[in-house]
Amino acid sequence: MEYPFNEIEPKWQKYWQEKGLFKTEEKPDKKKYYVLSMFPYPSGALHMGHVSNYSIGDAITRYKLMQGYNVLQPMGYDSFGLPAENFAIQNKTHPRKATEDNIDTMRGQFDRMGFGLDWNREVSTCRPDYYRWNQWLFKRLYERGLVYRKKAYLNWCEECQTVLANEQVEQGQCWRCESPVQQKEMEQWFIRITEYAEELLDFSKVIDWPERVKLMQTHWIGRSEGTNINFPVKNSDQVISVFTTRPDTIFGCTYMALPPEHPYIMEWLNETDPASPLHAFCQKVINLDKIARTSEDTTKEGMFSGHYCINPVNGEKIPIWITNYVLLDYGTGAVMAVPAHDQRDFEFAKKYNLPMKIVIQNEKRDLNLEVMQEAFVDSGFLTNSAQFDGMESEASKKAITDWMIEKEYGEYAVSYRLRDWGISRQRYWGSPIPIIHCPDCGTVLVPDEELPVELPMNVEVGKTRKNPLLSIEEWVNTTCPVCNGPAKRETDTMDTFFDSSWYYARFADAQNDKVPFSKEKADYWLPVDQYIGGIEHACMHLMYARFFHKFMRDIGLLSGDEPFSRLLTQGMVIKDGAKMSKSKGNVVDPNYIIDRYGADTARVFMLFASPPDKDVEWSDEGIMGAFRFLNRIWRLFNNNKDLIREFRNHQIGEISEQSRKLLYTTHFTIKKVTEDIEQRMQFNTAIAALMEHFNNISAVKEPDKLTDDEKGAFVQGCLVIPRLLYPFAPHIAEELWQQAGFGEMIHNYRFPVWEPKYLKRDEINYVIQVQGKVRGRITVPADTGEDKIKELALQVDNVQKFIDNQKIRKIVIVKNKLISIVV
Ligand code: ANZ
Ligand code: ZN
Repeated sequence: MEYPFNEIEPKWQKYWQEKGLFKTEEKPDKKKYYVLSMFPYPSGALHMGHVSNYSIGDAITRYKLMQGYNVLQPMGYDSFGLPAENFAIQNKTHPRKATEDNIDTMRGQFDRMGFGLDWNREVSTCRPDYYRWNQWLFKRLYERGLVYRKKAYLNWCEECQTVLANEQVEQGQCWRCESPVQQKEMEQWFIRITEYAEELLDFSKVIDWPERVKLMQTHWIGRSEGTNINFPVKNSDQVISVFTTRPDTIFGCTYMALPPEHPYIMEWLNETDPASPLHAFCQKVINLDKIARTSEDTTKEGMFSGHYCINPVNGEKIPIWITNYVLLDYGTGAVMAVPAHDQRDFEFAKKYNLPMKIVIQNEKRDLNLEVMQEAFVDSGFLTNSAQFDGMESEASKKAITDWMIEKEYGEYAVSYRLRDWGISRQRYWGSPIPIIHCPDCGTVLVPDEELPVELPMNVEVGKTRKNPLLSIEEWVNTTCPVCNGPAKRETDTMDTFFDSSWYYARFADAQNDKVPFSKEKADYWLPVDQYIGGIEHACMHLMYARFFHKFMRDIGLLSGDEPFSRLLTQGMVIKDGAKMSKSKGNVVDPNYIIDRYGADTARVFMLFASPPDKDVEWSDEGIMGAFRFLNRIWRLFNNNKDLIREFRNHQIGEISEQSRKLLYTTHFTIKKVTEDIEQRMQFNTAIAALMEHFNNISAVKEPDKLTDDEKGAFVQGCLVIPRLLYPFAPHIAEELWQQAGFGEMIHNYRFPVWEPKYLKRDEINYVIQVQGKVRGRITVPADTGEDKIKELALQVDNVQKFIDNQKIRKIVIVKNKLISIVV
């Protein structure tokens, strides 16, 4: 007989809901624990990835609940953006309708899984009561100078008809649709995240984040210390500033390398014939994507600009070249080229026959331009460098920079690879930007009292490939809040990463309609104690959220420096060697599994299949295994129903050999499960320990025939199972607990605590080796002294035989395990 999961699961879900078990409020006297799993895009129904992710979050939630914390686990929907818009286009519906329908479906599935969510705090980013605060925060950023608009070359996806952030370009392709990304010049809104670059490098205030994620962010921010050096342009008052990490090579600079986008190049181009090859070359380079331009194996190309500049340290006249390998938006957007010591410059100089000069000599001092096959990029000793000759190159960096500062040729500088965050998207389904363009007053912010700027609903998406907002005249045309004259609304919408950058804080006070959230509530709940989500968010979402948190701190909205204390990056669900996804055609529908085996089985399978940060390999066998395990527990309880009820509160008096074994497995398992969850979040090994314990308990034959004290120990061993199982399979745990006759919900009895006294083993088994080979075994009382152990070991017949009257050189005892005899 199968256990009736389809009766007990809805029963407990309803009960938890009626009791408001997961409805939270601030309780200043109680310790809080905030568990958050990244909220989903409502792009359809839940998939197995969600089930896996949210099963982890719920296991932590229930575990902390049993420990008496005031636990918050909220849920919401990242409901603006391309997935919903594309879904609506395909299904010829409105994104709002599609989104709300999908949300209803998903909410129902969350409940069927039995996740302990506080639905009073549900947020959906596409609703005006949420994005109103996006707009409000945008205005605060603007007022602080952290928002600006500029014309820039941006990653453009023709397929999605929108701009992409650098983080959204993967190997030259759109992260969503995988079509090639182009460069397009557009006016864009930027957020000055670089203002916080330095603080974002500091991870000292997070408690537990994967090293990998910290490294990825550090690398993405890419801090570089160096020197800015000023090169005057010949016959002009222009000055080109370069950023270099190798000021020690300044005497070896033989040309200047600029990108075509550099403002001086733009200026000089205007003075030349538009039909000249220079124009064509610049256009060609501008259209290349940035990844290709910085890639080492792209062929270096360039043209002489016709202009020269002066190396400030020696007055040498050097040609200015336009190149494809320098980027406008790193450092100062200009490079002093030192071909002898930089490989890119070396290849370029070889190709165009530009001069080279060795200024760093190697240890043997035998570098020779005639025979050099590649740049010498290591450190060494300065040469051809005036008063710095002979100096060690590392040490000379400071000496040269200090000298240049004195001469006013340059200064110390830090560059970051991190770029400001372009948030403009030319799509309909996003948060409107609260800006009005007035012909007289320029850029004007929409007043706070007029927020939200609501997204118009009378739109047919998919009718044009262009941003549909452009064609809604009654929305675009408005009046200027300053002069009351006719003006136009901004039609770009916000990148959805803006929405998700602060949602974790909105959950602290999700229904507030005066401010994004009250400081008091935010300070009670934040930081998120455990955040769970995919590694793919390492550099985008997780960086933006850290930035927002620091910004919100700085404007006094909340306290604390980091949004997420602990981070768990969960693995993917894999089937037949590939990520489970619609496009691969290998999805298993969670509904099917819940219908057939129940939510507890799905949860136990997911958590048991692998550690939470590793991929889960889908297996029908595994699902069956989890199902069988729950069924066996069910039968154990049913077969011993009366016994359990009768002895559930029995105080064990005398401890027999049988009881001792039962108490040992019970307390050993409590300890193991607790430590696996607490120290390593290894739910898989915790469940494995529980299975082993189950086997030990069910190995007891005819429990009815035991003594009363033994029955007590047996029943304790049974009852610990639902309590330890509750974080993973809460429905069956509640049911068994109730059937055992306890009056209240299981979590009120708290997570069990082990007693060390039951973990002492009375007897210890030793293996005996002679000359490294196993020759015998003995069992001794646990309190036996070493001398006695040695004596007993030597008495074993087979051991005697192998010692064979030879002289014993030493006996080593490995405690509780091994006796090793050397002759
Ligand atoms: C002169 C030089 C000589 C350089 C030499 C290197 C070796 P990181 O460590 O990544 O910060 N650079 C500066 N701005 C650039 C830009 N916008 N586009 C492409 N390259 C740029 O690298 C700093 C080095 O990258 C700088 O130091 C500069 O080349 C180059 F023997 O300056 B170096
Ligand atoms: Zn105006």
